Amino acid sequence: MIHLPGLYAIVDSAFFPSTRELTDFAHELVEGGCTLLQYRNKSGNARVILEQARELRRQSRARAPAPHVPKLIINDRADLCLAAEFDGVHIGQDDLSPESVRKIIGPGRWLGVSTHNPEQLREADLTSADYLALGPVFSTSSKEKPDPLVGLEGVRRARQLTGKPLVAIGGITRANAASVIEAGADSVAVISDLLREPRKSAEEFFRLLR
Ligand code: TZP
Ligand code: MG
Repeated sequence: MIHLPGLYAIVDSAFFPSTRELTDFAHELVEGGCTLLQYRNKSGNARVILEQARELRRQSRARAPAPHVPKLIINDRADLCLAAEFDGVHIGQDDLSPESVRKIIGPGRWLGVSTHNPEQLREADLTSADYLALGPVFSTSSKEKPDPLVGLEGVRRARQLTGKPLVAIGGITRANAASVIEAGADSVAVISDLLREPRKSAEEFFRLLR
């Protein structure tokens, strides 16, 4: 079984006007202690996404000392995971099935699956996914057309339904992260509450989650 860090930082291209700003942000997260980053791009075409993902991969290797090179997960795209030499893929309910993605990425890379209710969680639990995500826990403005909120009660319920590592997502901040972990999540995935001061914010998350 894989081990997830308490903070799973998401680097969403929507918040960065240039690749340089995106990779600088990722570097600050790594300096703040992040070992696992997801690259999320919901607007670019495949060519643009691959270019940015490759640059993120290149910079993360060049700028972090070897033991601190972060694991990079790409959202949605198994093909681009291979092409950009990422460490895993995160898929949702409308992407390729977990088993189709597993065929593409092989046994060694990480596969995460997003779920939004107990039925989806139970189903994903039966797949070869390495970890499951559940959300949105709280209200979020970072996702278009979010599913209904699951709340802390949803996290507690999910904890009882799976033995796989569980990532909670949606509206999670330094103010509520401890309650989410207490409810049974192994890790919190965060976009907004890292944006303003990535290094300081990541450090504070890790302090809180220790
Ligand atoms: N999936 C469910 S909520 C969400 C995603 C991608 C967005 C999380 O962003 P934030 O800003 O941490 O609420
Ligand atoms: Mg997806």
